[in-house]
Amino acid sequence: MRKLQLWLVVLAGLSGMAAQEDLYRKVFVFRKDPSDAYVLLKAQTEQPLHNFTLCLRSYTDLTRPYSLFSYATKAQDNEILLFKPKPGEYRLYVGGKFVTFRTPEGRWDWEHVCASWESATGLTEFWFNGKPWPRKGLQKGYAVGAEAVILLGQEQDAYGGGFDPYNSFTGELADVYLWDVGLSPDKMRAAYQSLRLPPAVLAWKSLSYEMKGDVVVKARLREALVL
Ligand SMILES: *[C@@H]1O[C@H](CO)[C@@H](O)[C@H](O)[C@H]1NC(C)=O
Ligand SMILES: [Ca+2]
Repeated sequence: MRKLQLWLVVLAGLSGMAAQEDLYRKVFVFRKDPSDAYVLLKAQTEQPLHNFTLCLRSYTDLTRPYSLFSYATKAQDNEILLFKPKPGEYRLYVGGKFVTFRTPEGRWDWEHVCASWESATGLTEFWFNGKPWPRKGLQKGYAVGAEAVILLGQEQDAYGGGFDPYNSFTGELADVYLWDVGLSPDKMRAAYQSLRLPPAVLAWKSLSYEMKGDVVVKARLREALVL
C-alpha cells in the first residue's frame, strides 16, 4: 500500500500533473507577507481572446499594492492583470494598458469582483459585490494572446517570473473564474452569489492548479459570503 502511494506520487511528479479539484467552499490562504508564493492555473485557451470575464473573491488587510490575477504572454507581461494599487482602488490591465475603478474602502470584508472586456467596443465592465460600476473604455480592437502563464499571488514582470514580493498577495482568495465571453448581468450577479455558472476557461469548481511556496488550501470559515 505504501509502495503504491509512493509510486503514484512519483508518477504525478514525472508527468507534471496538476491537481484538478472542486474548490467549492474552499480558499487559497497565502500566509506570508511579503511572499514569493503563487498558484499556477492551467487553462485551455487556444484562440486569442476578444472577450473575457474574470471573477474572484478576496479577503485581506493589506494596504500596500498587490496583484490579484496575473495573465502574461511572452509579448506582454500585463496582458490581463487585476491589480490593487491601494485600498479602494482596482486596476484592470488589458494588453499593458489599464483603467481604474474606485470602490468603497475599509470594510475589512470579502470583496467580490468581476471584470469583463470586449474588443469590438473596447468596453470594460466592473462589478463590485454584485453591482455594476460605470463602464470604461480600454484597448478597442485588441486581441489577448492565448499562450499565457496565469498566476494568483504574484504579479509577473516577465513570462512566468519577474516577481516583486512587495506586490504579492497575502490573505485569502476564492471563486476564481475566467470566461472567454462577456457574461450577462444575471450571470455577473450569479457569480457574486456563488450560484450556477456557465462553463469557463478557468472554473473554481474544476480548477487545475499547482501551488508553489507558502500557500495552502483550507475550508472557508464562513459558508455564506453573500450576506
Ligand atoms: C465578443 O462579444 C461580442 C458581443 O457579445 C460578440 O458579438 C462577438 O462575436 C464576440 N467575439 C468573439 C470572438 O467571441
Ligand atoms: Ca507586470
